[in-house]
Amino acid sequence: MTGTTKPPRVGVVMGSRSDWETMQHAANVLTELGVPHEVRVVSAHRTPDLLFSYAEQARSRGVHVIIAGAGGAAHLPGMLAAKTRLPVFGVPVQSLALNGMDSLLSIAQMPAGIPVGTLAIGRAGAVNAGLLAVAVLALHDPGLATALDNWRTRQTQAVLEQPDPRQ
Ligand code: RP5
Repeated sequence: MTGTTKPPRVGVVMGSRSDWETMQHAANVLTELGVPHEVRVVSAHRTPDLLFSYAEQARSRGVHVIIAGAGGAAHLPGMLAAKTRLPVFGVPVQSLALNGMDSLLSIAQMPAGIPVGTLAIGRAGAVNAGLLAVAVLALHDPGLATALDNWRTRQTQAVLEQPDPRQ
């Protein structure tokens, strides 16, 4: 599935369909800012061969950034990072058993040499992973840089225009 018909520049992947509730927020940011992207379920544990082929082929297919969300024993972002030099941003999905602390630590505690940019647990992390992916692409895309600047300006304005939280 792609956000547009253009070749995807960002891959949004997750360990399970159950992660979509969280990861949709990353995809929504990319859609809002007009970034072509794809969305896939790729499980480190249930579909390890697919994980390897996805990571090995992503760069040659034109993907620039991978956003990977997983919960619990969240090995997906780290294993993707092990198999590609594309930047990988990891989103810890809030697990039922441990509230996402397991996901966060699984993703953040990478050994030196294989980096994963780890975001916050849950929706905030997914939104920010989308924004970080846009920021990376915007380094070489002036139109996208302007779109991101405008997005941030609108966010600031929205806060300033509604200073009273009761309204
Ligand atoms: C992880 O296990 C997934 O990323 C998901 O967050 C978690 C639970 O998966 P399901 O049992 O809901 O499919 O691999």
